[in-house]
Amino acid sequence: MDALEKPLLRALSGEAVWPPPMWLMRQAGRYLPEYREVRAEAGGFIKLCTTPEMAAEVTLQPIRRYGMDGAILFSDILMVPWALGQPLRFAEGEGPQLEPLRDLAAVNALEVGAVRERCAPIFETVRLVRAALDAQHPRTALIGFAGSPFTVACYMVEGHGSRDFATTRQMAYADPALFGKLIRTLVESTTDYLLAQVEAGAEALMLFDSWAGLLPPAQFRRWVIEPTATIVRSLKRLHPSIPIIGFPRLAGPLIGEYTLRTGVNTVAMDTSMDPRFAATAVAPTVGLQGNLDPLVLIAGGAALELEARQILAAMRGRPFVFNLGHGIEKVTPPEHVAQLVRIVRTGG
Ligand code: 1CP
Repeated sequence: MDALEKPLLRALSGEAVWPPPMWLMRQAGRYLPEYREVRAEAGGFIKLCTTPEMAAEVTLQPIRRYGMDGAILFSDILMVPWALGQPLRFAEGEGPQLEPLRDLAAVNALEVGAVRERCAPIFETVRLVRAALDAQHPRTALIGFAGSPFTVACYMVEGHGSRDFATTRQMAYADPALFGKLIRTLVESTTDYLLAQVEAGAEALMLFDSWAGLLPPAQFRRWVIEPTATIVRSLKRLHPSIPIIGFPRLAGPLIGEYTLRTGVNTVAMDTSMDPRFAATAVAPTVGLQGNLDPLVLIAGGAALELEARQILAAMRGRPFVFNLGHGIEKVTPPEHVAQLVRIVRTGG
């Protein structure tokens, strides 16, 4: 199928496709028994991300099961720090653990030039998935992704997940030169990492800024909007038509300014965002994506139907991609995802 006929790419490029295309954040993962099988066979999570045949297989699992309109590359936002040489491990049940980065020597030690080579298996996964989609699922578009510099810096500085990433935010105030250097390193490596994904066959890109909403407005402009705008500008210079989705989670009323100033084509709404507010905050040609609560997908039944239909009603007539407001939870019953697909396919 011609790229311009894929429903997801049409919607991301500003067309009001109806029923809207859909995919789900973390659609590959531990709620699927077929994922758990491959995950066990791989041993470690990094091993899974860097073994192209396995990563391609888990990327395709939700496409086979549900016929989603988007396949998101199976990898993680922390593969960029890993490729920069920061020690990383995914301990079972603990989440990611990095060696905390706290000073200039540590920032200077990051190996920007090594990213392309170390991530070569990830780009090979992109090639394998794209070939499989072209052959077997020609309506499904391949989404590449990376974390945005601020969110990735949160994990690099803190060393692990956190509710408030206080160490990182303090560093940004106390030593903006140091934090700025880290952010610039991430802008450069993330741009390069995303360009390589496009060259390997990614048809759209998403930038995850999960912790953007922790920042007050001035800091949000400096560490979220500006670095994201720089990345988008560089990508568009080389690939003017690649659709880019931004996810400034919990940005609230700053969503309009974020969208306008970064130049993303589509903005992903988190669970707290009122879709009707978002529709007034961004231009009518900007796509919106989201934002079903992952918890109502666990509940299923009438509650799921009601919430999904409310989002569809609010988004009818504008460019829209149905998705969750955050990643799918691992206790989600797979049949509830099937129920959601049936609802969205009727267009509400
Ligand atoms: O053992 C396992 O199976 C590990 C669980 C897991 C999975 C399935 C992790 C560890 N990452 C992933 C895959 C992943 N992560 C994808 C794949 C594609 C898909 O969506 O199906 C994507 C897009 C991500 C993105 C990601 N990783 C984000 C941004 C989105 C979000 O959820 O806010 C973040 C913050 C991460 C970091 C990360 N990686 C893994 C975990 C458990 C976390 C969160 C850590 C924390 O804050 O505590």
